[in-house]
Amino acid sequence: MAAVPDFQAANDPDTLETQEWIEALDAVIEREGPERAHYLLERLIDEARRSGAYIPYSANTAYINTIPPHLEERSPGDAALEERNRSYMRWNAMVMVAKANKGDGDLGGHIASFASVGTLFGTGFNHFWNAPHAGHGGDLVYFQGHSAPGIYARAFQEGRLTEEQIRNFRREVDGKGISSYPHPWLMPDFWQFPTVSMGLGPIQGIYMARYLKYLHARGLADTANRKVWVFCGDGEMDEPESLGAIGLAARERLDNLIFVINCNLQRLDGPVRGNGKIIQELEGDFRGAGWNVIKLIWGSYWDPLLARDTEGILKQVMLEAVDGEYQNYKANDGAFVRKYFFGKHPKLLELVSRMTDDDIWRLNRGGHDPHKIYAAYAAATKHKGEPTVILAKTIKGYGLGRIAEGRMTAHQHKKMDLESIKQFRDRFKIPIPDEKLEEPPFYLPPPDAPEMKYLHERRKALGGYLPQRRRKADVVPQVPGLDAFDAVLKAQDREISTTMAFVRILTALVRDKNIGKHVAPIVADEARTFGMEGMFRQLGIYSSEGQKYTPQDKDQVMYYREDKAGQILEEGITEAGAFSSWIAAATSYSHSNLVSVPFYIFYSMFGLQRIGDLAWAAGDQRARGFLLGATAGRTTLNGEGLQHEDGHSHILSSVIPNCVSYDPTFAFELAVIVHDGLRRMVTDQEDVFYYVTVMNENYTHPGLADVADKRPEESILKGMYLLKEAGGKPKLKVQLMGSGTILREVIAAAELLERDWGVGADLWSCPSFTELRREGLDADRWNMLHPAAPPRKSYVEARLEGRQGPAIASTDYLKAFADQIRPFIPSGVRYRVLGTDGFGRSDTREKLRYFFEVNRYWVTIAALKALAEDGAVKPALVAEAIGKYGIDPSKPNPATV
Ligand SMILES: Cc1ncc(C[n+]2csc(CCOP(=O)(O)OP(=O)(O)O)c2C)c(N)n1
Ligand SMILES: [Mg+2]
Repeated sequence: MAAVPDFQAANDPDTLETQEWIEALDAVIEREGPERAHYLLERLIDEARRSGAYIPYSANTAYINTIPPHLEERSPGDAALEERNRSYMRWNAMVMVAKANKGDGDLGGHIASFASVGTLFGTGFNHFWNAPHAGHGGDLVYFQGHSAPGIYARAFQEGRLTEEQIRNFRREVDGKGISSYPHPWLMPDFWQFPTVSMGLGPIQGIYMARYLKYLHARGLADTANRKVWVFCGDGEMDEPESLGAIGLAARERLDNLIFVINCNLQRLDGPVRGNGKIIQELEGDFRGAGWNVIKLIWGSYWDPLLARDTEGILKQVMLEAVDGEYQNYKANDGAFVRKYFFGKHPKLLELVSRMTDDDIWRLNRGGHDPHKIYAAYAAATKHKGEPTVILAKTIKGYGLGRIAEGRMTAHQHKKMDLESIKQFRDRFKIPIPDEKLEEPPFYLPPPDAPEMKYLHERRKALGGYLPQRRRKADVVPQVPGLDAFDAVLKAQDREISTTMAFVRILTALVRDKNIGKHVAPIVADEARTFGMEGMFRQLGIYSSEGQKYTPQDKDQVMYYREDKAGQILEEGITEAGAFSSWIAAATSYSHSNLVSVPFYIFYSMFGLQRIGDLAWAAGDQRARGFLLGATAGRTTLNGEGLQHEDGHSHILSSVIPNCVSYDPTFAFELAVIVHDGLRRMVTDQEDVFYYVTVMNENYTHPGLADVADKRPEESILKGMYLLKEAGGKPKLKVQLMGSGTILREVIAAAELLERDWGVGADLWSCPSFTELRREGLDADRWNMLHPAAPPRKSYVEARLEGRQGPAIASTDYLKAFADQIRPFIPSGVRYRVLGTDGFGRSDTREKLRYFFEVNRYWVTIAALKALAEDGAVKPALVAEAIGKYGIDPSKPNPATV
């Protein structure tokens, strides 16, 4: 019988009544079990709520393990062998980091984090994580990024990495070593998920689990037995992205998702919640969101003490001690724990009176107890209808002794002195003699040792080794010919926007019998903005629940249709979520051996700027798919103002090495670009992704056949094609360039130049200044390294060479965008760029283009000025033009106002 703890009595007006209720509850727990007790409590609360009573909800449970000892599923494994192997991996991981920081290396690395998470990993590897094999697509594990040395140590012991490789941890340039962190770009057969930028693993893991369900629901892949495991640090949970999508995981009932939070109570600088309890806080967050929460706080050595804690004093003290204290206990010793933890109550001192200080020190934490971990994992994998989070309490720097264990400085610890190495060796019983410890070697048991046999047997039983990454899908869908987009390749006499052209292209693709079902259209609550609402009805919006209501617009042709097998991923207002969804789709060739072709369309301003780090991670993990930055351009989305008008997304996309970006003006350019993207990403399985801007300005479009360029398709893809040549034989000429909607101003400028000033203009459409620059840089680099060979010409140089007059480029982006190709303009050719530097603002397109100095008049003036600088016309002519077009020379600089 439990007594009511004293602290509650103070607020209790009727302790006798309380006592009766508690006794009744005790009796139920004793006779019928905790599930029944839980049911009764839920019913009581439900009854009270139905009667209208205000019952504030507490999302917290006691500070003890969620799974009581009698309900723990026992591990079938050989605990002793597992422990030996774990110890070897701890040792090798430590040696790896220590070596990277010796001699000329000051390469960094982390020892303390794997030390805390090692047992949690080990249990997964030994018993739970399937590699892809017949009948199983493989589990997907997001490893805590900076615990990579521990994963390498396992792969080394498994014979998957050589000693030379791990000796060269963090030395990648010569191709001998291995990555600092999980980077699929650098280790494409090994790592699947880049996780080391804190917070990106959790949100990507959630959307990955959802995407697996989507593939299953749509009949594209059998993912029913696959799980997504996400390991993250407790400090990492402060990232908004870490918790930002947990509601979706619960709502979508992602029971294929398991979070394991390594609660070592510390982050880099100090405690995560020194004055509080991170485990309780996270329990509240996740329970509140609707997750199955498994707290894994105490190891088995605590069980007998907890069993004897009939008055609840131990549990109360456990709950009241803050994390700062728990950290401190583990940075000290058994005597300290006796004095400052058990010493909080005389009855607790009594409880441990027969235990030595060493016994007290041995009282372990849940995250270091393989039996308890096994039980938690077993429960998590069997849980249905909800995602599970395991809150595992661990020790940062576990086993590293006085120098790091539980120390504030544990995270930064990378060098080991001789004494610490000795202690570590003794603590984990590594068979290396004293004389070798000066330069500690890696350790491997002999190949026929029972530990080694066990290691391989366990992985064999689970279908192979992990992590492993698939580089290419076995089969790829057939990409239709360019003629599939005929409707947009020919001239458009009706005024349409490139966004509308995109929707037509997408519609043609989803209807295609081969590639259609592979297409995954993704939106973040902007489908109507982009004119895609027609697809709601046609393709259906994916919903794991189908549609439980009659949509308000059911009588409309294009009604809002949700469907269990829907194709559209309508993510709501979460760019990070939608982008994570896109990553899951864009990597499905790898994680599910199934090609998906995702098209995520968004306001270009809320794209790369908002989720730049995820886009970088997409590059790292070799995502393949299309990103459509819609309503693009600083002056094209008129009326929306400073926070909407994007003049720099093309600068942002240009920094991601495998992101190919285009700013097309005409529908046929877009069709050629998308088609070639499909060829590269689907047919050729090249690891690139596309960022393409589309606009909402309506205008007529010429057809592919109407342009002056001799090889227009090839030229479009390279980034620059000849749209039109100046007519007649003008004495003065200029080369006018542009992209996006501003190209149309450039075309108008060509007319002004001819009409008003007798200057002829060749017109160049430049759908990718970024690709032009990349090609130019490559040629330039080659030339520098081959000084004696005939120089390679950059594409820009080759196209402009021999043409007459200066070159002027104008775009709806920063001047830096068009300026990218300056080094490749042929020598002697003057190059002027116009662009939209500065903060946007709302007004009409016409006004904005004047304000930002990119319209037809400014292009004309810039051309005349360039001619004047070349000495071809007098400066007075430029002044005359400024006057003629009503331009105010004292107008403030838009870059600064
Ligand atoms: C976005 C981001 N910010 C900062 C860092 C630098 N960093 C690496 S590990 C770390 C502390 C991590 O603490 P925690 O998540 O608790 O993991 P632990 O090492 O304690 O297991 C920090 C700040 C990072 N990797 N990513
Ligand atoms: Mg931590």
